[in-house]
Order: sequence, then C-alpha cells, then structure tokens
Amino acid sequence: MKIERMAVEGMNGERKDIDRMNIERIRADFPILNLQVSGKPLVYLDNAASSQMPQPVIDRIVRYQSQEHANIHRAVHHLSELATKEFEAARIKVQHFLKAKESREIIFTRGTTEAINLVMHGYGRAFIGKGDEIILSALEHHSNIVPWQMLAQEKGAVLRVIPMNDAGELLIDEFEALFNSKTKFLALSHVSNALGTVNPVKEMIAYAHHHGVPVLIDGAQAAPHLSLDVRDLDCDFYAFSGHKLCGPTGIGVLYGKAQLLEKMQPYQGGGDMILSVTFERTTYNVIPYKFEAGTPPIMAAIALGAAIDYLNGIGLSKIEAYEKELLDYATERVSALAGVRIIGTARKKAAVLSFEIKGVHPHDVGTILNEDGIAIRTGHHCAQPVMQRFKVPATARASFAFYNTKEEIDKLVDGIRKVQRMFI
Ligand code: 7TS
Repeated sequence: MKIERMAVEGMNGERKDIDRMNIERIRADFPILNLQVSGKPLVYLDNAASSQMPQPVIDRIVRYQSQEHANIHRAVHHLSELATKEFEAARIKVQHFLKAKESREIIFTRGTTEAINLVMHGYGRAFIGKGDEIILSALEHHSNIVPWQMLAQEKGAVLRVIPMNDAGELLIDEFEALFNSKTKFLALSHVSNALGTVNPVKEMIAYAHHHGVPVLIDGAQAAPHLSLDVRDLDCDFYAFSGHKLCGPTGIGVLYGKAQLLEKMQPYQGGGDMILSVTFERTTYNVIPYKFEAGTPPIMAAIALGAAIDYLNGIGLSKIEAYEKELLDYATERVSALAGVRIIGTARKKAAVLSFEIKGVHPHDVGTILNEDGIAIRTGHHCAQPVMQRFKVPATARASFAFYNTKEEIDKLVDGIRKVQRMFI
C-alpha cells in the first residue's frame, strides 16, 4: 500500500506535514465498492455492522481453498501440515496485532459474541457466585449484556450498570462508586457501536485492578479503528470480530492472560481440546487448544491474518487519523442541518455517527437513502438500553471505514436533505 505525503492545513491553522492515505488506490482494492445500488454508486456507511473485504484477503481465501485446505492439528500429510502452519501463523499475526505477550493467549472463536460467552462460561461460572456483582456499562452491545444476565440468573449474582451523561460518556465517579467487596468482574466496551464513544478503558481497568477485579474489554468496534496494545491496557480479556476488520464472518478472537485462561474451564467439549479421553476421565489440552473444540474456521482464521497484514500495510495510526478527519467532517456537516440531532456527542469518538431526523422514523431514513445507493444501519443497533437512555426507539447510523471519503459524506448529507424534503 502506497502512502502519499502531503502538506495539509492543521486544525489550528498551522501547516504541518502528515502522511495522508491515497484513498483512491485503497478503494481500488475493494471490488465491492464498484457496485451500483439502485443505479447509483454504492456509498457504504455500515462498517460498524460489517466492513468490506479487500482483494488481497479475497485472494488469500481462494489460495487457501484451492491449494492448502485440509483439517488441522491431526494428520501428517502435506496439506494438513500446511493448513496447520498457516492457521498457527494467523494466530501469531493476531498476537502481534494485539501486542499480546504469547500466541497461546489468542483463542479463535466465531466472533466477539462467542468470545464473551466463552469468558462467561469458562471464567464466570467458575468464579462468580451468589450475591457477587458484575459491573457493565450503560452503552454495551447486547452481546456484552445478555451473557452476564444469564450468568447472574443462574448464580444469583447481580449486575451493576455504569451510567452515562447526555453526550454518551460514562460517569467515572459513579463507576468508581460501584466497586465494593462483592464486585467480581467488569465487562466493558472499548468503543460504543451505537454512539461511537471511546471509553477511557485503560484508566478504568487500572481502577478495577486496584480492587482486584478482572476486566473483559469488548473491542468489536475498537479493533478496526484504533491501534491496540493489550499489555499496555492491561486488560484480562479482549474480544473482537474478523468481519469488522476486513476479514470474513465466522471468525473472532478472544485474548486472555495466560494465567487466567489456564484456570478457566473449557467452553465446549470435543475433538482437539483434549490430551486424553477415557470413559472415566478426560484430560484437557493446553491453552489455547483447550478452548478450540472441534474443527475451527481454518480458512477464516487465515483470511483474518491476511486482513491484519493488509491493515498493517496501511498502518492503524494512519487509519485512526484519517477516520477522525472523516468523523469530524461528517459531524460538522450533519450538525449544521436543522431538524437533525446527533445522538452520541462524546469528546472522544470513533467512526460512528448516530442521528435522528425530527419527524421521520429512522427506518424511513434508511429506505430513502438506499434509493440513492447509500447504506446505513437503522434500528436499535443491538443496544436497546442505549436507545432507552436517549428516549428514542431507534437511530439512523452512519459508520465509517478508512476507504470512505468526504464526497460520500456529502452524498449522505444530500440524502438527509432529500428525506427532509419528502417527509417534512
Ligand atoms: N460488541 C460490539 C460493541 C458490537 O458492535 C458488536 C456487533 C458485537 C459485540 C457483536 O459482534 P459479532 O461479530 O459477534 O456479531 N455490532 C453490530 C452493529 O453495530 N451492527 O451490527 C452488528
């Protein structure tokens, strides 16, 4: 990936040199961006739901399926050894992507949802009991609420919720006040999918650790946008999904500190997660295999590795800076429209712009925009408590990736104006 160097005007007026991404060249890597929808060029602004896949990742899938496929970790034949080598190489790419200490701390799952459920079953069921408290935040996705609710119901544990202000920022004083001797776990998103808020997770993790409480970070919306360092964050668990990171569906990652993973119970039983089995007794495999029962999504893991290579080729810090520019531009343009309210105005945000058009149901917004080839998501974004907090049934949400452009944001703004002309 070529990076162009350009001089640009800084926000505060001073000139400074920054490395600027060559967007046209990047867009050419994504075949799907050439599609026409409703006779118009596709404007894909639903990246928080799932991002698109560049050609090198598609090529990697074709190469794997046409030249490398076999089941892994079992046979001595050429293809099985090759597939195993590539699968384990993908694990090491994820390790470096997260800056984890060891590759055995990386578990492949089906996605963020399965990663969180794995922690709930493997850690929660063993170490959280009656009367214990689990802290969550008010801006979680359902996949970081429902598993903990299921555990609380099973064990008689209690969920405590960190509230947020009207901007969608967590109230840190109230967070700190929730801790007591019964607090046993903190499950927190890094970036909110409905509001875009970037939570101060590093500070919150440090506070939880001060009380001896382990922390799971739901990184589904952070991994595609921020450079990550799980050792710097010092989180105990970190979960993300491949399909939001230019990889395929059906693959995700759970990072866990080795000493915690080692004391956890397996999530599922089956092949590959055992060392020996008799009808009387099973000895489990070492981590990470203890948590990877059955044939894993081999192709998807290898493709996730290729997606990580692709993103590294651009550079996560450049992606972060460019997407900030896009979000600032979109925020400025959309907030200048009369009758439009942005929902989620935190000082620190990433790649998400949720809004409502007064007098128009969000689903109608999505339908009209689709007529112009513009893809956004409308609904509760699997974050119904967030909708309840902001007293809206749903929002319209544009979410950005590094292959989006300001011209596409202009089309979104034109689309919103068109909706207003039709409905108001
Ligand atoms: N956590 C967060 C913060 C998410 O945004 C999502 C998916 C998940 C967990 C679940 O990820 P999965 O890959 O296991 O499904 N979020 C969205 C979204 O915002 N629109 O569609 C899916």
